[in-house]
Amino acid sequence: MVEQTLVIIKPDGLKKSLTGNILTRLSETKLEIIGAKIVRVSRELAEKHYAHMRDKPFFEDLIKYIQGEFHGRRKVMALVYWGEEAIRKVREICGATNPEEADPTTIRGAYGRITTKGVYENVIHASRDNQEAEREIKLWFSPEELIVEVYPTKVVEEKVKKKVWA
Ligand code: IDP
Ligand code: MG
Repeated sequence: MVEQTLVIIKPDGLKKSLTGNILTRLSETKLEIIGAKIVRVSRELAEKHYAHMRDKPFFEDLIKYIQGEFHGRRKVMALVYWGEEAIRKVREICGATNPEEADPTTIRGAYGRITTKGVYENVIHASRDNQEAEREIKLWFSPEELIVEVYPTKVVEEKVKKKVWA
C-alpha cells in the first residue's frame, strides 16, 4: 500500500551534523520526499505532537528536547516520505525508541544516546502507523507544502495578514 509518513530530524541530529547521514540512510528505502522544511518548534506544536505522552513523567523534558532547549538549536527538519509501505520501511531504519536497545545498524542505534538525566536523545521521529501519520502530517504541513495531495483538501476563503517579501 502506498503510504506517507512524517519524519523529524530532532535538534540533536541537526547539532551533531547528522542530517546528511540520516537522509542517506533513509534514501535506502527508495521512498520519495514530498515535503521538507526547517521548523522552529513552538510550545504549542510540541505539545500537540506529543499529546499522547502528556501523562509521562518525562513529558516536560520531551517538550524541551524537541524545542531544542537542550541543544541550543531551536530547529528541527520535518519531512514527509511517500511510497510503498513507507511507515514500516522508515520505522525499521530508525530503530527502537530506546537508543540503547536499538539495533546498532539503525539510525537511533548508531547515533542516539540516553542522557544522564534520562532523556532519550534518539535523533529522529517517525510516525508509528497510518492514523498517527495522518494526524502528524496535518499538524506539521499544510497541503501547499506537499507536492502530492495525500489527504483530501478543500478551498476556503480567508482574509489573513501574512508576511510577504518586501
Ligand atoms: P517513538 O518515537 O519510537 O514512536 P514514543 O513512545 O512515541 O516512541 O515516544 C516519543 C518519544 O518520547 C521518543 O522518541 C523518545 O524521545 C521519548 N521517550 C519515549 N519513551 C521514553 C522513556 O521511557 N524515557 C525517556 N524518553 C522517552
Ligand atoms: Mg511515537
